[in-house]
Amino acid sequence: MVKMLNAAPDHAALVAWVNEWVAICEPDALYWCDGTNTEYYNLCEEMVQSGLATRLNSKLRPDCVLFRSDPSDVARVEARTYIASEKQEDAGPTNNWIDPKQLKAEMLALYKGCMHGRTMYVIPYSMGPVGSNIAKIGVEITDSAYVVINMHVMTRVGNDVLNILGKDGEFVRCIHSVGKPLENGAKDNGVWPCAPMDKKYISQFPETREIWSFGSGYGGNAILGKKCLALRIATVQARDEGWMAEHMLILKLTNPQGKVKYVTGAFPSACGKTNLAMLIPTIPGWKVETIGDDIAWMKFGKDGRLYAINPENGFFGVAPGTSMKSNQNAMLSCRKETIFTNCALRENGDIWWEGIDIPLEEGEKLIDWKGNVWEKGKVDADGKEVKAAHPTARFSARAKNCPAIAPNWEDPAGVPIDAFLFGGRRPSTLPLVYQSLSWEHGVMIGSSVGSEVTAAALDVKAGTVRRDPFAMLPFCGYNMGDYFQHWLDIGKKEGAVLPKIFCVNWFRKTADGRWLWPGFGDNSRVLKWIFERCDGEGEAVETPISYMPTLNAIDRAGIEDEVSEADMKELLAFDKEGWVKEADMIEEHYKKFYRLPKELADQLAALKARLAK
Ligand code: GTP
Ligand code: SPV
Ligand code: MN
Repeated sequence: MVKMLNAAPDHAALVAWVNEWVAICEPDALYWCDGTNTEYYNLCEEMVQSGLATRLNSKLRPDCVLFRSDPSDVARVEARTYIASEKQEDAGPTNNWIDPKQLKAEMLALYKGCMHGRTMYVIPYSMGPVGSNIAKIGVEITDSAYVVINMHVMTRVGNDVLNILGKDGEFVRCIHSVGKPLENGAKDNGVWPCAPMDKKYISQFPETREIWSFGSGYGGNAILGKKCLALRIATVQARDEGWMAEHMLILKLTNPQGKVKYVTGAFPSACGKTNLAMLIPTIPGWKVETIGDDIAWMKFGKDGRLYAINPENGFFGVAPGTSMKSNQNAMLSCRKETIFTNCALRENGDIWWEGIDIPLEEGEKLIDWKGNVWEKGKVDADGKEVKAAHPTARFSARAKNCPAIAPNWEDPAGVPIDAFLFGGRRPSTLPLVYQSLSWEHGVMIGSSVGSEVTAAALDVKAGTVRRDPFAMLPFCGYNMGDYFQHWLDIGKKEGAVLPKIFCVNWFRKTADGRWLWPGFGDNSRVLKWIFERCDGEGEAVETPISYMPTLNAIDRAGIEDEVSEADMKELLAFDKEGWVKEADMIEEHYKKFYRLPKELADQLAALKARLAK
């Protein structure tokens, strides 16, 4: 018999669903999460006591804990992520698909008895301000206390959500297990629990709006409100209900006269969303405030504009490279009440990572993310540099602790969006910024977002471009061709006052590998031009690819030495030869989509025709 640690809520369907999973997973105990600080601190303390977590120095990092995950469990696993729609063609060419009946049978066999020796936690949560008409409610069942505390930071957990649910409210059913039962009183002994790769599954069932996750305890694999619900399931709901769920940051941009615009940006994972959302402008009088750093949900308002909310409550940010210089607001957001994963630990009880820009003591020894002693310059048996922090080490920080958080970031009505940005890492061809000629042209730009990868990062040829349409390749819960169509349909909505669409590229390099653009705070110079363009100002020329800024349209005051006029010319050049190749690559990319909307084929043909003139 399962030990009931507290009382169940008064919601028959919810209780029945939880009881079904109790019978399958056979946990020792059942606990309903209330989202209180007490619950958070008790769970942290339990994990510190069991050796799974390390409490950081309370003066340097108050109320912070550090986790080291298993080396096999350090990132999202796209190869084990499934969209199990009833028909394979509805998952489309970019998603892994298994027949839902077969997948459920396979997974049920794994779930059977998987929580032996563990507590089952039930987490009622809201994505978005509790009660907002754009928000959605989910309930996650998990056997990981690490997941519970992360859900506390990343979503809104607890009794307020149960109050909104009432006795029969709708919720998205999310089940998660680390997949490591503890038999006969066994303990984790401080070792991160997870299952081997071939037993990991991150499954979405779009028709029934269910999420089944097994075998991983890490990030988007396990914190199910984020990519699984707020993107994969939400894209399906958004398609059916006429709204948008996007992998986008949201920022509030105020000019020196106090005029405000809201901008969202879709860049692939690790391509600069968190950095842009929190940037500190280097041009006088301009202000950037954060609404969200990863996900945007948008609905049309009565005025025909798209209103966006950030469905999240915190930031699951990439740690390496984050410093007071590169992203001061992120550094301050994770000064307290933060969960660190796979960062290095200093002797003084503080965290450390590559690029944090905090010097270590002479000869200082750290504990690296694998729990080994580490010293600057450490190499492995092959002479390769050993990193102290894992390259995708992350911090889970509360949005309310971000100094740049906009006062209205939780407005349940959302904020009206003026501009959409698309971008990725493109060392050549794509200029620093350009504006689409039309909505449909903008959809083509979004559909062909790409980012250059190195051989080290992925098993592809160095210098090739990985296409990541709308930065949604691993996050779209249905056929990508239909998703493109949804974007086109949004543009056809009667009375719609649509955002302007721009493409940005902070990652241009010279032939010898030097960054052409300083990026980070200086990206405010590009935001300024975008702001002006939204008001029908800002100088531009029409070229075969788009509207492009004239040489002096981007404010360079104060960085004339760093970015010479010649650099600026290169950054803003229309590279005809490069674009002819780019158009051919887009054509290749489009061949994958067996439901490619005709408008996009037409857009590509029009681009090619303009380039041929
Ligand atoms: P996810 O959380 O994975 O979705 O990533 P993200 O899109 O939020 O990316 P993030 O802001 O964490 O940045 C990832 C990496 O890009 C970091 O190493 C940054 O230092 C780097 N980066 C961000 N902005 C810039 C920029 O303007 N210029 C350059 N050169 N690098 C940047
Ligand atoms: C991403 O990969 O885009 C992330 C990290 O934001 S995770 O939540 O793990 O997906
Ligand atoms: Mn992301």
